[in-house]
Amino acid sequence: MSVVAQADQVNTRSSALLAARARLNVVRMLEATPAGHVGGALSCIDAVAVLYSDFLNVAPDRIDDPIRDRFLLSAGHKALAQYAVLAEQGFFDKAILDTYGLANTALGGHPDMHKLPGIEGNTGALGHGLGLGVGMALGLRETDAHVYVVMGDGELAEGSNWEGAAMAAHYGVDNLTALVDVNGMQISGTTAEVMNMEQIGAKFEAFGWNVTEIGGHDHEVLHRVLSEEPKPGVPTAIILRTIKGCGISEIAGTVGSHYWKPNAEQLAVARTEIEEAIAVLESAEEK
Ligand SMILES: Cc1ncc(C[n+]2csc(CCOP(=O)(O)OP(=O)(O)O)c2C)c(N)n1
Ligand SMILES: [Mg+2]
Repeated sequence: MSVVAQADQVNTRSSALLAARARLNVVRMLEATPAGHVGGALSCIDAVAVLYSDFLNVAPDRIDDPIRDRFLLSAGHKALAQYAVLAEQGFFDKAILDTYGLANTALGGHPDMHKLPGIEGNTGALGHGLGLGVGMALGLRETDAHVYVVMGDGELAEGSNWEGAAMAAHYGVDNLTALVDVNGMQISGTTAEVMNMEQIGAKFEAFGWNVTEIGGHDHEVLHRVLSEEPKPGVPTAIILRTIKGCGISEIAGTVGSHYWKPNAEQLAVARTEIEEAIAVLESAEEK
């Protein structure tokens, strides 16, 4: 396992701006229905933004291309992150964000591939995305397509993950990358209290994966690690050390961010905070 401490000089402004705008989309969805799995969405949203911005070989006009890369949100309750990024990348009309949580919406609490373009699997029952991803990667192994699976650290308590981990290594599936969002918390407490799965990197390594551990909000490091060629015949795991609720000060680092029900004032404060972050990034982008 390698721990990346320092990033190369890469231009990561665009993905940082995408992530910031996606965070604002999360607030916009909460303005439609002020309740959702916000904390876990905001801990993985930087990685999701980097993937869609610079790595996933998929686009709104090619969502059915058989050789597209696949993105699976195994921890499906983090759906706000994927909705927010897909909207920003043009997979669906942003006006749909305003239907979040309403009757018959395409944006429910968990992603639905039959309702929303760009969703590759119906997830939300934890522990299934990795097995699904292994199967997809096996099917695509003679092509250039790569499969990315975003998982949660609490999710790792499901035994099915480890069947997937074993199978990926056994079959030498190297077109598969699992990104584990390790925010140290799950639904009802810290992962240390509820079900301690540490050392997570060492566990994947013991299953035969190539593991790198990084800060999950650092766009430069995310770019660098995702740019690395996979080891031939070995699946890749990227352990993301993250902060639950990152980007909204009031809830950052709290267990309560898991399912946040903000009032109008809290939402307004969050909107202002994120708009300020976007303004800073936009002015840096202009220079
Ligand atoms: C099979 C299954 N069991 C329980 C749940 C309920 N549940 C929803 S989110 C969650 C916690 C997941 O924790 P983690 O993977 O760390 O994600 P985070 O909360 O950090 O986003 C649980 C237990 C579920 N969705 N699926
Ligand atoms: Mg977690």
